[in-house]
Amino acid sequence: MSNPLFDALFAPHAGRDTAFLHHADGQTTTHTAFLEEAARYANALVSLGVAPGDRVAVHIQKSPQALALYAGCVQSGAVFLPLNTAYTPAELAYFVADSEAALFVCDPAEEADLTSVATANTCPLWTLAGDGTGTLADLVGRQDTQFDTVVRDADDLAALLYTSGTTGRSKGAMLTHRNLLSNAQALVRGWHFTAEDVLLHALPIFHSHGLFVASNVTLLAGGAMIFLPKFDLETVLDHLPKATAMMGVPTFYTRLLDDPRFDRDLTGHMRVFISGSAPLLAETHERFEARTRHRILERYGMTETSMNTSNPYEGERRAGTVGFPLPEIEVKVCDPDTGATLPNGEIGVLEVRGPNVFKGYWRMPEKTAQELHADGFFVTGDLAQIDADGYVSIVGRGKDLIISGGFNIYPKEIELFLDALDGVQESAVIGVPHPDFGESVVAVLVAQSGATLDLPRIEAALKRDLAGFKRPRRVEILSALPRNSMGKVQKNQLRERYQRVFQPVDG
Ligand code: MLC
Ligand code: AMP
Repeated sequence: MSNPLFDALFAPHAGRDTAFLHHADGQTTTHTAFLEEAARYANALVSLGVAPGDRVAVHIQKSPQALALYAGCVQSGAVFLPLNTAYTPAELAYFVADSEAALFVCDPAEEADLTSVATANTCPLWTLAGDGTGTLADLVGRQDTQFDTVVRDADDLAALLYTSGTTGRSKGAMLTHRNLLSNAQALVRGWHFTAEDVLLHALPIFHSHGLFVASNVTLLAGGAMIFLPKFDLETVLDHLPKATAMMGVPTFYTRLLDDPRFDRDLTGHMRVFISGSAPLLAETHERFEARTRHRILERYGMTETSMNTSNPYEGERRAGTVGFPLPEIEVKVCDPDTGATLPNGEIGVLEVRGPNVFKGYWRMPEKTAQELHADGFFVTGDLAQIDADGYVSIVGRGKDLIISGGFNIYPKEIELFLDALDGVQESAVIGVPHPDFGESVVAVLVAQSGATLDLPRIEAALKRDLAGFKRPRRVEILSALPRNSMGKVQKNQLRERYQRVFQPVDG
């Protein structure tokens, strides 16, 4: 009788009066207080009729209460479904409907805009703000601090995380207790996390990185987090002296390096800096080491798999590589056409197998069968190479994907949106280098014959319906898209043409 994730991550901290969360304002939440809050959330969920296996969709600001809601879902057997705070009502409608959520929690400021989404799906809407207030918070405040943890099997779902798809329709990745726990265990061991660690946490908690890597690892190790609402350079610089470890996307590290205060004195006491979610340029790696004497530890993962590979904690952290497979995880590089395993040194599609690999896409058996093979290998869609020493490098993407500041953007989704607008004949959306976000989005439009494109109207439509991070930062108009003899749009040519649009002008 157990609940694998709750028993390992949360239950051991009951009664510990040690600090778990340090807040930006200097306040602290102890482990005991956090567990009591989690139990209150679990009681509140049950009182609202949320049953084990039900999906709880949350679209709320990062806060200690948001993390307690996650813990309460795990404890009560519900499936936590976090959603990017940037999503618009039009985007959210799809997730609530597709997941058949039993409860929808949003920020009070959005309640009016989201009521119709909730009503259309006969899903109760409750609110929780970043400052811990809201209708759900009021209900939680009246609950007991004890809760009988609901028994779950290792194969039961703990979370559903939506990831966009190359066809434009988002897929819900079903993550089980086993998936999340095995990964946290591998990372705690691999990265030497202990109860002495204080992790500087400036990531959002609606994605795998901030929730499952950063928070689960700290919880399993029994350490503490400096739990910041978002990445703000001044706040991060202020709190760094009290941290032992930091996790971030490459944009965090390039922003820190752009500030001269980020130097060896400020970072000398740190145990480790970890990077992932997007490629860390070898140049950033080298600048970081030259400035701080720390070598960033780069790892590689995905929503569907959590973390797959990592550079070693001890041993050479090789720039431009994502290191070795984590324990119990197998990786192979395969021919994209035949699926045959390729010898070391050759480039192909990376496939992954292990206890970390998700259970499949929510109610999409065909998509699941295409990407998750019967032998357990998941086709990542990333192009990789394994060198003679076993280091894995991600050398490109077999999937049409843009990663901007660590957020994934699928061009197809934006192209479908643009193509449906008045006067647009067709569109192509590409990612090009960006000094802050790594990559950013350019949309190329072709007008219908005789039509004149109204760019301000197009931009207003994008702003209304698409999350801000997905919005093209540049819209170009061409008379035709470049195509090959088969009629396929030559995105490479477009990338080449626009590759410097976000680069600072020299001299
Ligand atoms: C914000 N904006 C972005 C953006 N983030 N635009 C492009 N790309 C991004 N990543 C836009 C907003 O829409 C807004 O635009 C403007 O920037 C200001 O918003 P902000 O919220 O103040 O931005 P900022 O604080 O600068 O955010 C940048 C960031 C943030 C890098 C700190 O994006 C971030 O925390 N990224 C982390 C992503 C992450 O956790 N990824 C993990 C995925 S899991 P406008 O036009 O409205 O002004 C995964 C698996 C794995 O991939 O391996 O880990
Ligand atoms: P997501 O779907 O948001 O989980 O994003 C996963 C994708 O991010 C992977 O398929 C990779 O393309 C990319 N990614 C994650 N970590 C790294 C890394 N260290 N280097 C290069 N790409 C990465």
